[in-house]
Amino acid sequence: MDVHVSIAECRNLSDDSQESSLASGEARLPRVSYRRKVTPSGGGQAYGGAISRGKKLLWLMLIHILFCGLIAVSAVLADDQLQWGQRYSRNMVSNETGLAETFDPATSKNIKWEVPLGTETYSTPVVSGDKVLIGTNNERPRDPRHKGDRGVLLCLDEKDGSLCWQLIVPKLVPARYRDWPRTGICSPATVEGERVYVVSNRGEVMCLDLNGQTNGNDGPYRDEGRLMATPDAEPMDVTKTDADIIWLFDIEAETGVHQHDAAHSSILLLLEFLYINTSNGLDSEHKYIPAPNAPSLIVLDKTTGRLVAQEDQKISPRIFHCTWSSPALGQVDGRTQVLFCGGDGVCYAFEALQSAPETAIVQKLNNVWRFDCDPTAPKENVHQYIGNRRESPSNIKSMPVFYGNRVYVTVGGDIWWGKNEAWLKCIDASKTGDITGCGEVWSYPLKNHCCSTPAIYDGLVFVADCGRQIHCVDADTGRPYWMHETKGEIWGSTLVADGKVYIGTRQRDFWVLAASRNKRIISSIELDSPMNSTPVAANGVIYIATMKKLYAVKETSE
Ligand SMILES: [Ca+2]
Ligand SMILES: [Ca+2]
Repeated sequence: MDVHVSIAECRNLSDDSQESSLASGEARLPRVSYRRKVTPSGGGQAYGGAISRGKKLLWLMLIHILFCGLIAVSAVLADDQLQWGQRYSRNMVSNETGLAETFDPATSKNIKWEVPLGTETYSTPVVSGDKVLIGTNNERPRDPRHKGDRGVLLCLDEKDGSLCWQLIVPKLVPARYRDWPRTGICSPATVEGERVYVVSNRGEVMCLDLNGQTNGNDGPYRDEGRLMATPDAEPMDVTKTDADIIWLFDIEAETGVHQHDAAHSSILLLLEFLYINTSNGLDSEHKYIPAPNAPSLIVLDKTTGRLVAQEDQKISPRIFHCTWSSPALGQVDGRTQVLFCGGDGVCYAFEALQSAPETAIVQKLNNVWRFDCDPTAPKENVHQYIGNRRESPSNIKSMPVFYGNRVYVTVGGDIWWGKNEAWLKCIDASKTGDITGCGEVWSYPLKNHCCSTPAIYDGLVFVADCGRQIHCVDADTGRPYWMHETKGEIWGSTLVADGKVYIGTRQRDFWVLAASRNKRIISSIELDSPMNSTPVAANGVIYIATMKKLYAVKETSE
């Protein structure tokens, strides 16, 4: 593939005097190339054809008002943490204050409560009101009826960590390389009101009732007893501590995706829509992509679970390993972009859906821009580079973060199969088309590999890598301020809250550093087991999930 991109292909909207702004009140749609009619993926009549220009403008304004309104609300009500990272932007920051500077599992100092999880936990906790949700495995069963390997989503009481209910999902069998043993449910939940959206270990998108079975078994889905039993067993009784599934969408069955290793997706929710990366990936021999035509990003109706749209960028044949990066949302010049990083190392911006489709046809997502994060890497026969630690395509496992008309993303060689090279990239999100040649604001080298999502705070970017390092760089220029070497490889992300940076490693060391230009270590703590998740702040508490335990950490006066 020719990676040369002419500057002419990258049109900067902000420089285009023809563009009008919604904020200016002009009753005219911006003359933007992606503001065209939405085209059904199956061809045929354009869906958008029936929608008048006035209606489109109304929807655009509604999205704009909702977006700004929700950002404002989330800034004021910083109590809950309803998804992984900040709502929409995915920035790993929190407005919580008065958070503990240290804690000690050995003495229980500043530990409000701790509860055992399974033995492997890759999911980051999510907090909604009096409930904490976290995915894990079933190696320490809370219900003796369920023995053996399962995916588990725990819903715990935030007061003391006691169990409210749990979702139990048997493994995909026989499918070791599609649902890896004992990895449990890896996907963090996303909560809105009384509804919990999560992707199970079997790649089922589920809408759950936050109140579980205590208020009855809500439908249309009422087959929980069948779902939690293994295929060869009789359906089980549904108890008060079992999850209540409202609807279920099987990604593999409905879209032909071939899930690899594990489903890992943090659902992005905007208006009526759930944006979901599909975990499409390699075959069990790591030689090819069995589902080259399956989508990498899908959109479901949050009320019904119906598939309404999907990307059509032919990403899947170029996936180097898998599709584990979850989408984010940004708004540039009043236009809402869904930001998605493919398993091909390319960051894509799609036009956010404006209204519920009126037909059953699955729509194509309109592409706004694409940015190849590693343009000089091999683009043909990419799987011949599997296992090559010197030369390989890159992929993206973290989430893109939107901040000030820019997208910050980490990218590089695959941890297991790719080259030892990685970067933090800053991309200008105000352009359109293929912006590979002109969209990069700056690039900062990381060590070995990276699966951490950046945290941007006060003009600084904090990010960790698999080379055991935590970095602080300037958000405008990419200039480094400091680097801190930890004891272990880092898979989770930095949380910035209350002027501090919190992060744990896979060697059980946990760090609290000052979120400032000058490096200052506030505390270091030894954990019970490795940490692969991201710390979370909500309601004055920091939630820290290691592989085996969940700690609720709260400052207590001695
Ligand atoms: Ca219920
Ligand atoms: Ca139900």
